Amino acid sequence: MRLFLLPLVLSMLISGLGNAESPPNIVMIMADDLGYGDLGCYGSQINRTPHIDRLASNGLRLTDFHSNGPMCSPTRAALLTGHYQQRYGKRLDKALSHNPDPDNGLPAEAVTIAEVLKESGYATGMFGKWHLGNNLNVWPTKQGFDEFVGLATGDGDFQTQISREGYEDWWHNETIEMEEGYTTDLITDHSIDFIKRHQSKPFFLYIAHLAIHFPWQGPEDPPHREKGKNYADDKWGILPDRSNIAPHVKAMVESLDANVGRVLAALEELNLSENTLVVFCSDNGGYISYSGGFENISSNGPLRGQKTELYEGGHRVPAIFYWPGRIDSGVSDQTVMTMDLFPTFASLGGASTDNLDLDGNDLGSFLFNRKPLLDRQLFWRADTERSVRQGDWKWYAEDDRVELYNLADDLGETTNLAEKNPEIAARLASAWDKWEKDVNASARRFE
Ligand SMILES: [Ca+2]
Repeated sequence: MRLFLLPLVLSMLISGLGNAESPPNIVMIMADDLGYGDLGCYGSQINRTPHIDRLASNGLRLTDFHSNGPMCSPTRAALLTGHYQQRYGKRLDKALSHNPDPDNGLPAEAVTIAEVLKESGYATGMFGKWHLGNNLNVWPTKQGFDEFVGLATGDGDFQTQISREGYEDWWHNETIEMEEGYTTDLITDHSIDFIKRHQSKPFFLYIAHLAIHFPWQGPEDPPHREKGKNYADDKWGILPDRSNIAPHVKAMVESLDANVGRVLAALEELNLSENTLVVFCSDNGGYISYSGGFENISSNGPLRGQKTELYEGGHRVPAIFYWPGRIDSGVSDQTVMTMDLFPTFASLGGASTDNLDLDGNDLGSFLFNRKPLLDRQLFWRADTERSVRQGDWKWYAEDDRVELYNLADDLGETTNLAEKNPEIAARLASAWDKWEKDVNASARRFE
């Protein structure tokens, strides 16, 4: 009997394999310091962003998406690990310094989404800004990326790719290899080349743009940094009018937009769009002003605060999910955080995350079936600032100052309701304390 069944079972297996959808490509585009109001589709009247607007109108645009931190390194750590970045040490509360100490980065032991997808058979490439450690032991190539081209530190000249400290900071894998060109264009050139070379197998492409971080240089602005000089006190670029940075930022945003358009066009030309999830988001909110007289930089729309702060302007950011045929177009106010991307990507890639104890939630049933996400508490810590979000409530504290806002009525965080709602404030404060004990316990091994 068994002998007769065997061919049937085999043929079922083979036909099952033939029918199985191959795992999708994943293109993760992260903009740097792009504010909630910097794109046309989020209300900008200054910047023209037709390509990203098209991504939004044909995809799912989120109005309540949050970066895990209000600065670069924290959010990048959460994106790559699916955990609260605080689990990897207090230093990840803020942007990492460029100190090349191997302890000054995302620990090599961290399991990244690139490692997980690579294990699942994906080609993995990262092009752009790392900012998770300036040491080869904690490098993208040691964290699951087959290929890396870009900068290791937090900012480089867009025309010369010289770091703030005056070093050459443009790497091909583990070697300095300087190139001519504008950073946003170069990142895209390498990304498109990667797509072309890996079109026949699933790929995970992490495009980590430096735009629109300072130095504030559009494609037509002159080079500033030269090798061998230190720019710690002159890191913003050549800016004839510090009181009005917006024209430079506009040029940077529009170049970013054109380069997102180039990636979309490449996917379309290669017939990959229908098997590719594209995610676009920012790593933190925009700067409105910066000490030293820099004004009129970005826009965070109606939000209070800016980059580095835990008011909404510091971490509520643009986010778009695009996958023609799989994700219906629309706008959603579901509350999502950067760390949710890891489990979402892993699940699409057929990878198990059971033993990783992730903090993020798989967004699949929300993205593909529009099932609302479960009620949950989300936490932020940025040095001395602390906050919790649950439903419409946002609790915020710094030192002894405690604030409570109802974001449904008061998106701009203008009216502190803590005294009127002491029980809600106390509940969220206690949740924050419990969360901090938990993440600090995880972090101990890395400190
Ligand atoms: Ca940033």
